[in-house]
Amino acid sequence: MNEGIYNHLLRSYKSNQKSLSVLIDPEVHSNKNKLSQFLKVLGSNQIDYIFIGGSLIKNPDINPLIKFLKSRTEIPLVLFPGNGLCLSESADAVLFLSLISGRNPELLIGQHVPVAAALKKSNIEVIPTGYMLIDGGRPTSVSYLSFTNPIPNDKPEIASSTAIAGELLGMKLIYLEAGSGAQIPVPAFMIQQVRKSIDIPLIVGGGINTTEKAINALHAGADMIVIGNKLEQNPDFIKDVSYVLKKFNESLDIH
Ligand code: 1GP
Repeated sequence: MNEGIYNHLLRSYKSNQKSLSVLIDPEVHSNKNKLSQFLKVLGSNQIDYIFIGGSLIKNPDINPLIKFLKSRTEIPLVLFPGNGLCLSESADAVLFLSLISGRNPELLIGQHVPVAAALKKSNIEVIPTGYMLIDGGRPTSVSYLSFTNPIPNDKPEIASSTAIAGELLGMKLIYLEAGSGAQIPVPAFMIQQVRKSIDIPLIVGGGINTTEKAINALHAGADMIVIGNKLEQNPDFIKDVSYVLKKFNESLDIH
């Protein structure tokens, strides 16, 4: 993708084209044969990006995984690091996450400093991303491990003010995260309010495990949805959700 991932995302956002990303957790997808099968299923559907990340990383060297993925798929690979240690220059881009819903300095700037010089020197595309945890109905790995409280999911004005602050600080993406396996995905009214408050692409993830939830998030204004858990249980779900995206992008009424 010559124009770069962010420019592509920006263009898609401006032309109201939605994107779909699949989250691969290196710990869950550690079996190469299963991963190959999974990639085959992904390959026969319209997937825009593969995000790679997870909360618990037993092996911080993700280079072999990235190389393996590169050898088997053309889908752009975007690092979604649970911590600063998990970086690989072989990926296409990295979401340089700042956890702006929280007040933990380590995740706002601390973990960024040790990797900054290496990232700047590398060829990897770095995309500054305002990452916002939204209460998904139960404590999640991210809120526990990050020592931060999520934004209450009935407080859209806090979410939109946080997103605006992120945009004004120079972040290029806002990511609303209900947490992997969330019982309640980010509510539509919150997505709507954030969407109309900012002029940068909006990613929504966490607990999107039915096509209805995917449609709700897209209708509310998500420019990209990210799906992890559900595909670990049922890889074929990708067919349904990628069909939903296709219909959205063809501007067909799918109700
Ligand atoms: C990515 O954490 C999400 O933002 C993924 O959530 O695993 O619930 O799809 P799920």
